[in-house]
Amino acid sequence: MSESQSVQVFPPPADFAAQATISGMDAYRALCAEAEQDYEGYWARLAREHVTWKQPFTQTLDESNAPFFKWFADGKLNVSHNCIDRNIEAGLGDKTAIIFEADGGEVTHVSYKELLVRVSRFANALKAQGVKKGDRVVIYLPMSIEGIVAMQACARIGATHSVVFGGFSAQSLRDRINDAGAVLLITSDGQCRGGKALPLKPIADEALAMGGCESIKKVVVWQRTGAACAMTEGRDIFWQDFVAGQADYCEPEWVEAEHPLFLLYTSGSTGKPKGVQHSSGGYLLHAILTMKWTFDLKANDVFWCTADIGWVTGHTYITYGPLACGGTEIVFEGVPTYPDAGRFWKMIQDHKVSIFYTAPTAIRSLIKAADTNAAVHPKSFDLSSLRLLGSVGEPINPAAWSWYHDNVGGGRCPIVDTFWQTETGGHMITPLPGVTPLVPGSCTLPFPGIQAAIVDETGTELDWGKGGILVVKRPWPSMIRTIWNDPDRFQTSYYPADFNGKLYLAGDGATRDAETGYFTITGRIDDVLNVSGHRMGTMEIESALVSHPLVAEAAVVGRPDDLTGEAICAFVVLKGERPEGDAAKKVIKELQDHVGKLIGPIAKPKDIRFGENLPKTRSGKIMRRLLRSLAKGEEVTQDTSTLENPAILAQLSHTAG
Ligand code: 7RM
Repeated sequence: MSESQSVQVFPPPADFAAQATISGMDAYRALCAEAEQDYEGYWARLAREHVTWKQPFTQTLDESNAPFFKWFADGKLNVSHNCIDRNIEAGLGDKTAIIFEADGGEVTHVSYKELLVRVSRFANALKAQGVKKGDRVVIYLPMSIEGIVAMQACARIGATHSVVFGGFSAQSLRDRINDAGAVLLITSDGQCRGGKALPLKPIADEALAMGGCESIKKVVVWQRTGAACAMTEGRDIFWQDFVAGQADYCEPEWVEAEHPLFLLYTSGSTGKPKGVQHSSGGYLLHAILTMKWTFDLKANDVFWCTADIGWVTGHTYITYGPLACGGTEIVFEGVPTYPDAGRFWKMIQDHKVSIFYTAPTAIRSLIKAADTNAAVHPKSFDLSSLRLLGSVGEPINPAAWSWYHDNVGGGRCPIVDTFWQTETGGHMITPLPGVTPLVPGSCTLPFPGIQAAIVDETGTELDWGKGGILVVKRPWPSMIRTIWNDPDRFQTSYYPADFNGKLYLAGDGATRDAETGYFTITGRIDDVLNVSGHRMGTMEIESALVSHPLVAEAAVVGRPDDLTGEAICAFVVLKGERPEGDAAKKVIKELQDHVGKLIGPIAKPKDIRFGENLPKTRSGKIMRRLLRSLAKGEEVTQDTSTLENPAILAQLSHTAG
């Protein structure tokens, strides 16, 4: 769609609105007004209606130690009890909770009753091992029923889990185990992706051998691929031996609402990933509310979120949200392109998926595949079961939005473009499907009760029609509580003194439409990149590059990429001579592999350029804006008069080799 064309608006389909849990703009406005008039009363009402408490709370929001806010602090609950037991008590014991589809296509159904047994056995095994409330457990598993069971079992006994994405390296795993001080690691022999078996346990062994993981007492190994794997006597135990003889029921550990349910490491603007700490009560409340309101989840829905449990989207919209609402969900082990790029559409058809939630990157790659092969085009499948589509992780470009809407949703299904972050726990700005007229590329309006706004550098709220810094004006129940081991960093990152410590800083820029007040996210305003919806710090990648013996200095920036949203572009100064031709190609490959090894394959720079120097200001600061122009292939229009050696611009303007 070109800029000159008028913006297309898609009102909620009448039949959708007629059955929606939140139906129509009046209902939405009434909720917003309720929150506006009595903020605490609003959240307290919802927390009483949607969460099952062992001990009811009497306090709602405690701001006495701001910005370390507490919600429902004197209430007690158990998240796993909310996700499993209460559904069984409501008569859903035989309902399918999880439909698991393996990489190779095998399908397994797990009912709520069966889930209770599996979670209980694993929880009892953890307890028998001495794992107790507040202990940290690191989970390094592929997409699996076992991954969800392990997370739920931790929640059941009050252990705080920290899931590490299976694509992360030994070094990344080691750093997370070390920072969390975890007592137990749960991993698998390997993982199945795209018809291949990849190793996992050897990477875990490498991490544990690095030193700094001495807190780990036990390693539980789930056998997924059947690959032979070395077991360390006294430390390592296979999953089936770990749970052998354990009772089928585990009494939940009733924890305070503020008890840390999980840590999840995410990238920030400095080199070290931050352990985002989430609560039990407030987090669960928002997981439930967004399932019911954003996804309009009903008893007969089949919900599919394609994220990995290693990311926050998998936590909230696979492990917790759908189960806490008694839903039926798909859990998929594989990749969207195996055995071919029709896999998602085939699975939607086979399992009669009604709500589908995925990332723009996946959509864009499947558009490309469908364009050249009709057999993998969504039109070659029966997708009539779908009633709602969702998008998450990065801005969705209007062309991808329209294709998704027309070809996957058959023009019938609303698309909820959900803006949120690891730190926010759940959706912050999103359409509600029976309420909000959609504009492709806009995440539209705040979720009821979320006080999102756009401010300037001084923290002054801007008029609609202007662009600025995205903030949240009041604390909300599912927000990050702190950064594990680093409360100062929590305060300076999210409640900076620039805004008197009063506004939550999301780290994104945004604009609001002058007429509708709709939000459009314009991207990160810090040194965080978003590649295929994965968050990465430029400093993390720079540190990895300079740790290579050949590298003297490195600067990393993002540049727009049609497929992955952003691509990583690295400007590197080597200790020796600037290489050219084949020599340069060799070093590029070596540096890419080095970063892949240190952080994980997702962090490999797509583009590496060599210079004898980097463009710097007089005070020695790297001129990143200039590098961004170079990365994009733009002509440099910035003032370069302060540059010592303008010739390096020519060197850095193209990939070496
Ligand atoms: C859920 C998740 C968070 C960052 C965030 C944004 C970007 C996420 C959208 C989006 C535009 C969206 N957590 N982002 N969703 N940008 N529209 N709907 O992605 O912590 O990994 O990343 O992702 O920049 O700050 S995350």
